Amino acid sequence: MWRKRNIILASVKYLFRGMSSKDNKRPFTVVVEGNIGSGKTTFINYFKKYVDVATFAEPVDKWRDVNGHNLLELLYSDTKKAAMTFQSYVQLTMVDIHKRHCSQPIKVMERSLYSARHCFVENLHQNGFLDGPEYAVLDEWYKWLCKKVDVEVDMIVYLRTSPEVALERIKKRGRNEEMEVPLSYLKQLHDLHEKWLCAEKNGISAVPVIVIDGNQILSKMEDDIKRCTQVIMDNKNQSTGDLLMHSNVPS
Ligand code: TTP
Ligand code: MG
Repeated sequence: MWRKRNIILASVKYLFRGMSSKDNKRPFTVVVEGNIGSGKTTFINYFKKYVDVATFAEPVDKWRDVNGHNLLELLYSDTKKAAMTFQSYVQLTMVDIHKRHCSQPIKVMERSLYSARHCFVENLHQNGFLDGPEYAVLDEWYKWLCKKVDVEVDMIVYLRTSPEVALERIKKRGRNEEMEVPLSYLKQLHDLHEKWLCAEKNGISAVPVIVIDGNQILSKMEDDIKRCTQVIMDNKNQSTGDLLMHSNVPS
């Protein structure tokens, strides 16, 4: 029952190009995705106790201080002006984390180059904050990076959270820059995460997606996290192809 309700290991998700081949020199790489306020950082922190796991939380602090400039604040105060600058920097800092060396066999990172592109850049463009040329340049950069740099991932954990719950958590944690984030924005981002992770078939390669009910309170989510950890540990030495054969998560 638990398996059906709270966690789904999607059988095959065709997501984006350039993520299929396994490079043995790279750690087994798990990216944690989900809306703003879905609990990604909390989820990542859980893995800190494992010696085999290197954790990388998102570099929000870097975005808030680029040579004294708070890009996150600029993004929310003048979105049209700051969108291109912000997303360029997000792309750079994400690639930096994808490429960051670690001695552990497993790497768990918050977000990825992929969600920045498929959710945030897409949304900013759809709302007219990134014009045609800006969107095209970001996309060219994205495609070049996917092709030329090893930014492949082996598994995605998706904290599927309702926009209402996400908003509640954003208000509670109180990051200054995000205090005016409207529910409509979170709904748009939610839909793009759903499209990207649960519906879209737009590429040639497959990455397994573990879906966790992010609406749960943390104490309830811990059971799911433990099982998810087991799946990651069990599969780090298998090929992605083997992993895709599972239709659900072993209890
Ligand atoms: P998130 O990347 O969703 O991180 P979070 O720490 O809010 O999530 P969680 O609570 O699950 O740990 O968003 C961080 C901020 O950066 C948020 O205000 C949205 C913004 N952002 C963009 O505007 N564009 C991007 O490409 C990314 C990745 C984030
Ligand atoms: Mg976070």
